[in-house]
Amino acid sequence: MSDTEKTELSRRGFLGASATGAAMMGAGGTRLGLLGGAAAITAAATTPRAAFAQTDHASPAPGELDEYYGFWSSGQTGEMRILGVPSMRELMRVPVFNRCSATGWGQTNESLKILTQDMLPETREYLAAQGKKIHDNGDLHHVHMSFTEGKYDGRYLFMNDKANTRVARVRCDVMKADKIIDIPNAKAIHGLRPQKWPRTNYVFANGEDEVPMVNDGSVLDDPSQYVNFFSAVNADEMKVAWQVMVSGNLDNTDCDYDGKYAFSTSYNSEMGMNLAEMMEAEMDHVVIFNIAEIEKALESGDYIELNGVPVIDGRKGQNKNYTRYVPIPNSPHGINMAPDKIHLCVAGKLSPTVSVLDVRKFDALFEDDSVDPRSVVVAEPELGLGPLHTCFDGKGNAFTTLFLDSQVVMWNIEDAVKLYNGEDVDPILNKQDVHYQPGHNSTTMGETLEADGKWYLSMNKFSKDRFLNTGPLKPENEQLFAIDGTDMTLIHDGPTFAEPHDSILVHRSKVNPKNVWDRNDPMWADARAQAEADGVDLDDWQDTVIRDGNKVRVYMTSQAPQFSLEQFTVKQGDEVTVYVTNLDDIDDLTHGFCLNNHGVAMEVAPQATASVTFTASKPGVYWYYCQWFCHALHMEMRGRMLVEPSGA
Ligand code: CUK
Ligand code: CUA
Repeated sequence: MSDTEKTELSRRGFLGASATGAAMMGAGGTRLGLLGGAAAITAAATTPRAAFAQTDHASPAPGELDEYYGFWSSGQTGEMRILGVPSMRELMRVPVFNRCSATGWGQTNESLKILTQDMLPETREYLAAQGKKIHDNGDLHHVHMSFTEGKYDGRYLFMNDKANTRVARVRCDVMKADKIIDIPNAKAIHGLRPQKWPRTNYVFANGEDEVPMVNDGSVLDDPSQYVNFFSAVNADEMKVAWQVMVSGNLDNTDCDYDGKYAFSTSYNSEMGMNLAEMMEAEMDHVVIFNIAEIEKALESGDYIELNGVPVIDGRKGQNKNYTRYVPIPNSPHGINMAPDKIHLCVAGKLSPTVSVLDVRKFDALFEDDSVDPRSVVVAEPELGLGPLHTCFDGKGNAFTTLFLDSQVVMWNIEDAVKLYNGEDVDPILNKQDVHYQPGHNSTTMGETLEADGKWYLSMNKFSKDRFLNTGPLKPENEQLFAIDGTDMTLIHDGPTFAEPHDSILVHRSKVNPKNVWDRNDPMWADARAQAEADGVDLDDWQDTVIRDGNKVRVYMTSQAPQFSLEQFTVKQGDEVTVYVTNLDDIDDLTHGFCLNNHGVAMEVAPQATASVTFTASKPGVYWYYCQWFCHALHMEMRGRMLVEPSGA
């Protein structure tokens, strides 16, 4: 078989520009058109209920702990979620790009600092023009843990915000974000992966939307001036280390286990601006980034500086040793590195194939310009319609979601390679219906060298008829399968709110969060410095009110069931900052501070200090209370703020 023949696909498979375009745009342009309408619904709905009862893989009993942490994205909700697996019990929601009413994230001074300190000036100006300090939305697609030598090291979680072009880091010791940075130049950060080897020095992040290189409002319709940016973020400093200009829209990204290459799927190689233009070509590509060569360019000065970031030109046709473009059918989406350290699986989305690339062949591409980029493709099995993402069991098998077929397909990588080489083997081992239209999937430890092949999770975009009707907006659906050899048994089927794209399933031995905060935590370093300047000992019982012009600083502590301050007085127009330190130091004794009719509320976990600033604008008496149930006398845990009229 020649390479051209290999990429020629059956008619069913060849969901090229015309077929998909028609489905998306035709018949009233409904979403159902794209999904294959009624067929997609009836083909499923056949899960044997008995499977729930008959499985050996019982969920943990009440009070028993799960074996795995699941770290979930939440899409347009903007938070990160923590679940226990296999029970699928939701344990925690960690606000990141969103405003959280329960914890005060986006309102406390501590969270505002994290949300604002690494903003670009242009963001700050834009927000100020709206009368805002922060974006209070985000679109969080991908959560990944830091690595050391190809294994999770339990230090950090990294995640993207497609909505406002940001990357965030969450500390695993306290499960709170500690860094949120704006990415300059790029637009709409989508795919994101930490470097696996030798450790996570970089976090790779794709800019999905192309923009004019000088985006000053003077260019709209000249595609030649549009570029996309691939970013490498220094994971320790959380600063953009470098960017590479590329051709085509970057979608998902991953990297190898040797520390040599990162790679991204790229659709719209046409650089089209509308649907018809974007789907013209039947081949798009994977872009391979040569990390060592890019680092050399930084030393030799082969870059331009744009908004404070060195930008290297890796556009197609440059033929410098920074990038290579491997043609892949057709608008590829997911890109997943197998734990065998060799095979990279690229899901075809509009093509029914997964292209398997052998990363050992990448060196040759960079050594010799004349090497055919397609020579790195070692398999291209046809698996079904709408392949989106792939994960691995660590035993040579892969699982790929089929969005249009509403299925997961389990297949053997080596057998796919044999098939590509002309041997008569069928790589497909199992197909299971899922409900409905899966996007991402994950296996336990599947994106690491410790992939253990115990559990498989399907994250489905539609639940349709699966649950009680909740009105026009329906939940998503997630299904957990036990994997046993090539058998897959459904053991959990449950709804979830908008819209987890992705998750990682991490053995609990990798993560060991604290039970109470360390009093010296950097989170409230500013509060500590201010208290010192005010002569207040933050670690002690506090009932101090400091007046500083029209600024008032109120220091209080909380210890169940009381605040150290039963009342304090300020003047109308004062800018008031309330610092609350929770002196309780036992597990799970969180207090809060909620000020009536002021929109002020925050969490104060054991041994934490939290602060909030507001203007006392209306004279009167206002009760504040603890809004986290902490004690039999929790309702009594309250106090009063008196606001005296100005001029009084
Ligand atoms: S993308 Cu959502 S299904 Cu943003 Cu990871 Cu593929
Ligand atoms: Cu303290 Cu409720």
